[in-house]
Amino acid sequence: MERTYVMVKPDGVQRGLVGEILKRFEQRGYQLLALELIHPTKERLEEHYQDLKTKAFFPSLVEYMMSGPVVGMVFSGLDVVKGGRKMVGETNPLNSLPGSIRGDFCICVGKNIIHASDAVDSAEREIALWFPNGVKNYASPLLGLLYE
Ligand code: YYY
Ligand code: MG
Repeated sequence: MERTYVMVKPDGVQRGLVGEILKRFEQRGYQLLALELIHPTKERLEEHYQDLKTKAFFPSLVEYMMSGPVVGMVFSGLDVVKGGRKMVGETNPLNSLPGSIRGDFCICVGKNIIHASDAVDSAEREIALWFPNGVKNYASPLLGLLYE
């Protein structure tokens, strides 16, 4: 089953939105495989956002991401990468429809409360980066109710 990496950013954690975000992914039917609150290092964030290293906003992005703990999660499910991105909304909250997480809970691109992997290969890279001890799969009776 496809997997994705979701991270509640420091502002999302401090605003008490972890439960709301987890609830949305759970109720959609995606399966929670891992969850951890961590204080990310600069090195790990630079690795996570390696594709954005040359962008002007990169230093402020890393600074923001180090402003408090983050909550990382791994979800699995059919097309969970694309489905998760749809639930999250667009990078700029202004372009995120109401009903999406960013469209419902934030205003500013530099404080957009949540990360979700944008492709299957980046998801696997991010899962390996944030959960270096590995993530176990487990059987759930719900799967029979969610999939044909
Ligand atoms: O995947 P997503 O988070 O939607 O956007 P990315 O293009 O990967 O950028 C990562 C992160 O960088 C974004 O969530 C906010 C920040 N950022 C920014 O502060 N200003 C921009 N113009 C673009 C992105
Ligand atoms: Mg991204």
